Amino acid sequence: MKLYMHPASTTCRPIMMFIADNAIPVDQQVVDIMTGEQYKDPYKAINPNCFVPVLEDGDFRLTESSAILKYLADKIGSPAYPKDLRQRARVNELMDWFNTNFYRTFGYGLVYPQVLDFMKLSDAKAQELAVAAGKAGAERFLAVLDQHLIGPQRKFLTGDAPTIADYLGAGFLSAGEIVGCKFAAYPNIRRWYAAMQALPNWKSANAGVYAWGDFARGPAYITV
Ligand SMILES: N[C@@H](CCC(=O)N[C@@H](CS)C(=O)NCC(=O)O)C(=O)O
Repeated sequence: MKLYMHPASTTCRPIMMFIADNAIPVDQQVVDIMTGEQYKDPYKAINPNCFVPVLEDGDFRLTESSAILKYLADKIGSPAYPKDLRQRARVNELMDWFNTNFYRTFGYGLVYPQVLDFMKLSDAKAQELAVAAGKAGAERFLAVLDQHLIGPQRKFLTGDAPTIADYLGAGFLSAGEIVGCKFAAYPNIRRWYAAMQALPNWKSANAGVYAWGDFARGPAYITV
């Protein structure tokens, strides 16, 4: 199998960590999304959305980080994607929640508009208001994550062991490293995130986001 990826990509890193944790034989090919390789052939023909990740398994091609995690987990029969109907439905629910409610507000509302030039608004006041709205949206869903989806007892989202929802969710949360988020108001998130960071391949799989954080350091960012 082959994964087209970029080391700093929030949607690739959860897959890279799952591959590493399970020693899945997957070649990884960097697509340089910083220089626009994704918008040109041959990559554009591979994924017309011009996004990483893409997984290739023989002549089967798959886009979408959530779908790729599910495919890989099923391919190796991993308990991280339970077979039981309701347990699987819960994992699917969490992955959809992170992919839509959470990432839309936290990633695209709060983090990226502060660090990606093409997302910044040229009018300073408009930029300030947009980031403030992103922060409010992120806080709404962080509170749900902290108090309801994790809660005071659980180590991981559904119990004592991580599922692919933990891989996806913690990877999306780690985008906050770029602007220096500490999540101080969310003790359950901090505990869960620390448990994910303690897994053996966290540092190597997520090196790209820490490097981005070092590169972005300097301005006083709006954080949570
Ligand atoms: N829904 C897609 C989103 C993928 C995505 O946003 N990829 C970003 C990197 S994290 C990308 O390739 N960006 C390149 C660009 O916007 O030009 C998924 O979950 O796989």
